[in-house]
Amino acid sequence: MNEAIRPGPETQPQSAVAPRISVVVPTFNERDNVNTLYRRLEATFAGIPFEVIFVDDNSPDGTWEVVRGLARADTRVRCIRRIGRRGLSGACIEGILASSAPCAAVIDADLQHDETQLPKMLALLQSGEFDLVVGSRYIEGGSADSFNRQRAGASQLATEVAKRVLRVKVADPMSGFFMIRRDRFEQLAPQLSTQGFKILLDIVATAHGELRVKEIPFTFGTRLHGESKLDSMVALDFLGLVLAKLTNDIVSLRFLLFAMVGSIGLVVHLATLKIALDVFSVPFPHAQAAGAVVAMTSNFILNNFLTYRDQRLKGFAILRGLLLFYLVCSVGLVANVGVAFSVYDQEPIWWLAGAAGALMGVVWNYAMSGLFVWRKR
Ligand SMILES: Nc1nc2c(ncn2[C@@H]2O[C@H](COP(=O)(O)OP(=O)(O)OP(=O)(O)O)[C@@H](O)[C@H]2O)c(=O)[nH]1
Ligand SMILES: [Mg+2]
Repeated sequence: MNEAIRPGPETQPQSAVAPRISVVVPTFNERDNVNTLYRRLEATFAGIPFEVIFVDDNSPDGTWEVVRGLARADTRVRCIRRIGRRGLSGACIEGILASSAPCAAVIDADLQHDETQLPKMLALLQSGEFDLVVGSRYIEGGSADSFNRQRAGASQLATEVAKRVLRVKVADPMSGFFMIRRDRFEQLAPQLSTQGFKILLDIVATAHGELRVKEIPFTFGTRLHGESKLDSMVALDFLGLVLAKLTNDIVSLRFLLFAMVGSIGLVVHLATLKIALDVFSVPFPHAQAAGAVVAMTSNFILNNFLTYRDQRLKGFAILRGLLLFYLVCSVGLVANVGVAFSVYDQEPIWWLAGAAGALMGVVWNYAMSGLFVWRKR
């Protein structure tokens, strides 16, 4: 037997006490923060049986290694290391589903949330009066002083949009600090989006007012170590979530982005065709073929960068993905032309036939790209 896995004297007896609260901590490059957070949680929950689950998306800084170190010394700590996936919402969902206490909290690793509020949040859930307790920056007593003006404005705008468009009654639906009864969470989990940054908004919007929510104020502090993971794509994620919830999940952000990239591809195709014809005097069939190849390539690059950024292909996988994408799109083109022909046969209206063919093509390309090119590993 390997020495490293043989039980040694340091092996500790299994804890007989079931946790009353599971704390889920999504992490990406938070190596320098996890020890401090763990110590603070331990101090906060003195006397309350708890477990803490770090969900790390294979951080390049090796956050998962630090968490493993903690887990070896304390069985209340666990590490979920996800490979080939990125995303805050998905990490939180996976963490809560892997937890075992009747209540689960989500808290950032960078110590911007006030962990000393957790026992109070737990007591509120245990009172049986509430299903969800939100740590709120936007009610009396709460604040987000660490925000600069630009970020404060963006956060407030998004909060207003969420409240009005999705009729969400929570003052701070964008908070990343909350605690929920796990039975309620498990009911909602199948409808939640794993893409994006706004898990609480998703939970509240998906529940359609069925959750009994309590908000408690807290002060959003400044990040202890490391860098923010917020980027301009967060706005896109947010819009995608609003749209998905508005349309009962019929329209997904991914599909919209895919279709948008497809439209850009059409412009690229026509521009290449024109340049090939006018500048290089290439015969039409060759120019048309060049347009198609350039458009497919640029669509692939944009989709890899934007539509599937959480599953972005890297290294050699890019080449393999590109070849598969060419194949998928070629079949999509045949499907497009086939449908357009048969519609035109029934009803000789050029734009109707053209649109039906294009729709068929984009749906085919989208479905097959998800299955074969950017498939979940
Ligand atoms: N597992 C996982 N965790 C993530 C991901 N993106 C962010 N996180 C974690 O989610 C928490 C919130 O991310 P932050 O970058 O701090 O976002 P923020 O608090 O809104 O932004 P700052 O105020 O700039 O820190 C942190 O604990 C991050 O490590 C991700 O893709 N996967
Ligand atoms: Mg943060």
